[in-house]
Amino acid sequence: MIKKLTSLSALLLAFGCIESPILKHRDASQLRAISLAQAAAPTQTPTCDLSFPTQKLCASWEWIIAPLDSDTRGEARIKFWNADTSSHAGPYVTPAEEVFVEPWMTSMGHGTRPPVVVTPETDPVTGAVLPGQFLAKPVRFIMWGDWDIRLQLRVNQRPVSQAIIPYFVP
Ligand SMILES: [Cu+2]
Repeated sequence: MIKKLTSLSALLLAFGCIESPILKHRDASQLRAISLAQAAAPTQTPTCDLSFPTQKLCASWEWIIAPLDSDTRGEARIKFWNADTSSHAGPYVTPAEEVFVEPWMTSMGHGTRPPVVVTPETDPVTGAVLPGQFLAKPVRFIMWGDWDIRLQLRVNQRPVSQAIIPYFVP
């Protein structure tokens, strides 16, 4: 159930940006009403690429090396931020739970190998851990087709929350 919901929200996010309300409403007075409403709102609703409602966290997934075939060992950066008080631009916050990444081919019911290792990202100069930022690698998909990258928060190795990043390997 959680998986379906998060998958749906990920899809909505993926296509949501295409259906901008501003583009739909060509009427000038409506455009003006929208901009006035935006101006009046003291804080904008923070964007949430991937939602973890229970933890009140949002996350983003950004490829550093995107696998374009089943051989490439991909690499991605994951960032978490507070859903209520922060945004895509940070500040970022480290979840209390363990961050886990599992590529899953839902249509065939299998995962991949080797396992994805998630490590805290560190400042390249000082070596200090960057809060809320993680590197995931290797992200390798063993066959072409549609995959779901399961981004999970785990407690005692049990998933307590999950968001899905759909990914197609050509
Ligand atoms: Cu498969």
